[in-house]
Amino acid sequence: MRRSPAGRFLLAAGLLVVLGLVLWVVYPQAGATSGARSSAASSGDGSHQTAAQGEAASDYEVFPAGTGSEGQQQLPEGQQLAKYRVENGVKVFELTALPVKWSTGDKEHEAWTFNGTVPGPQIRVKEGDRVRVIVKNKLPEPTVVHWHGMHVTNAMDGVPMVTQDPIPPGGEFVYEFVAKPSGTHMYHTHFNVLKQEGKGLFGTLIVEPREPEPWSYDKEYSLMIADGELGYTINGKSFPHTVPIKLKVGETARFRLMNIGNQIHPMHLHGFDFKVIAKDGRPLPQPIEANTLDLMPGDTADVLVTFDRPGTWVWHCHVISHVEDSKGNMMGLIQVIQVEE
Ligand SMILES: [Cu+2]
Repeated sequence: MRRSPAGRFLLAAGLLVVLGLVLWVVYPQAGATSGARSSAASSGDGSHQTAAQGEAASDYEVFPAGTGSEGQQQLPEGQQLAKYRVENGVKVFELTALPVKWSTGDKEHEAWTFNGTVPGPQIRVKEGDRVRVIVKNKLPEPTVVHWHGMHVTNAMDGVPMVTQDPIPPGGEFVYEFVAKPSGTHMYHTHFNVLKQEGKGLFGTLIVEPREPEPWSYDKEYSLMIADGELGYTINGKSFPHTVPIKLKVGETARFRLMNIGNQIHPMHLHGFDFKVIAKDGRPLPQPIEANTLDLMPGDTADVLVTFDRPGTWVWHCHVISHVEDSKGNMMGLIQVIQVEE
């Protein structure tokens, strides 16, 4: 049966109206926003998940405090010793760069740590030891490790784009060196340093000398001073939450002071003079007596103090804004030493 031209036009127009209504009902959001369109287009073929992962570069796991460092021997000031195993005469350590929830005592932060603590566990070896450190990166961005004060071969020095490619998220790098020279050293990130160090990515590295030292002392402590995103901290804590050091009258203590921060910290001890016996791990030919020690960023110093009187003594940074908040409350870089009879 043949239709007239007018009938064919009406039929076509009617079909278009029906088709338009069907589209309107099925795809009410079509064309509303580009985001909705890409979501609708990718649902059902699995590509949506991929797109979500791509967009979620900042979405990474933050581990609970203490993760990775449980069970180690505790140092007196609350730090921990790094565990190692011996393989063919090599001391093998593992450090994992790890985001954790960390409390400086007054505030909870997201810290970036080695093995879950600020500072990372103390690497303690003997001069001449062959040391291997397997570094794994669980941060959301690349990192590297520099062995501050150590006489390593150039390829092990941990400088991104200069001595090695940065360790990508999920990657690892194996450092190996002979432990020398002896003394108080540090390890720390050398990538995006202001941010990564500011968030806690550092630790202490002590190389015990092969020959006995001319000093004698009863106790030994490491005090790692930092500033940055975590605030002003000694061993990862801010006063009044810095861990008190307890000594008996007559005892002599050796303190290994380290400034891993970005600012100068003149550390002043109340009530006593100390003997500076080493700078950057190296023994001084003649000890210096003082009660205030300017620690520049990157400095380490070893000092001896004999406590001949009881009391609750403070050792603090003398830049007042590092020890007092805007309301006049004491905070930050204050270490308490309790000396009892
Ligand atoms: Cu200071």
